Amino acid sequence: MRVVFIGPPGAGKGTQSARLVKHLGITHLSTGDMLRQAQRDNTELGHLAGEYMAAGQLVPDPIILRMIGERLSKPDCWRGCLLDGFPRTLGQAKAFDEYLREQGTPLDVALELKVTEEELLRRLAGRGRSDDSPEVIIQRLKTYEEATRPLINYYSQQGILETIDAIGTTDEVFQRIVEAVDRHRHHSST
Ligand code: B4P
Repeated sequence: MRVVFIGPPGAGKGTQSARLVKHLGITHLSTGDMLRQAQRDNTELGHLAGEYMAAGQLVPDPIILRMIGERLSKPDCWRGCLLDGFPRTLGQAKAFDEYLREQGTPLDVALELKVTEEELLRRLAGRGRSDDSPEVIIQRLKTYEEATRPLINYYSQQGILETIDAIGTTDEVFQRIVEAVDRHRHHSST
C-alpha cells in the first residue's frame, strides 16, 4: 500500500505516521527526518537544507526528489511505503506520480490532516524544535498555504483524498485515519 500525509506544520504527520506504518506493516519515509539526519551527519545536503529549514522555507524540489528517489529504490519500499511530509509542492507530486506510473504501483490514498491555526501554534510551541520559533512558524504556515495546499485539490481530482479532522487525542485521530485508509485498501494488493 502507498500512502501520503499532507498537513500544515504541527498537524501530527510525524506522530500519526509512526503509528500507521506499524498498523499497515509498511516503511515510513519522512523527508523532514531525513533532512534533520543529514544535518546531524554534517553532510553537504544537511548544510544546504538547514538554511531553508531554519527560514521556514521548503528545500528546493530537485534536492528533495534526488533524496527521496534514492530512498524509494531500496527494497524495503517495494512492499509499500508511507510518505510523511512528501510531496509538499505540485512539482514534487507530479514527479512522484511519474515515478509511481513507471513502477506500476499507484498511490492508494492521500491523507490530509486538518487542524485550526490556533491548535497548530499551541502544539508547535510545546514541541520546541529549532524551527519552531514564532517567526519561523508563521513563515512555515505561509509556505504551506502557498506551496502545499494546492495538493489537496490535486489529489481530490484523482479521487484518493481523505480529509481527517486532526483535533482530538492522538488515539481518536488515529482511529479516523484507519477508517479512511480502510476505504482505500481494496485498491492495492500489496
Ligand atoms: P517536517 O519534519 O515534515 O515537520 P512538521 O510539518 O513540522 O511536523 P508534523 O506535522 O510531522 O508534526 P508532529 O507530528 O511532529 O518538516 C520540517 C521542515 O523540513 C519543513 O519546514 C521543510 O523546510 C523541510 N521539508 C520536509 N519535507 C520537505 C519536502 N518534501 N520538500 C521541501 N522541504 C521539506 O506534531 C507536532 C507536535 O504536535 C508534536 O509535539 C506532537 O506531540 C503534537 N501532537 C501531535 N498530534 C497531537 C494531538 N492529536 N493532540 C495534541 N498534540 C499533538
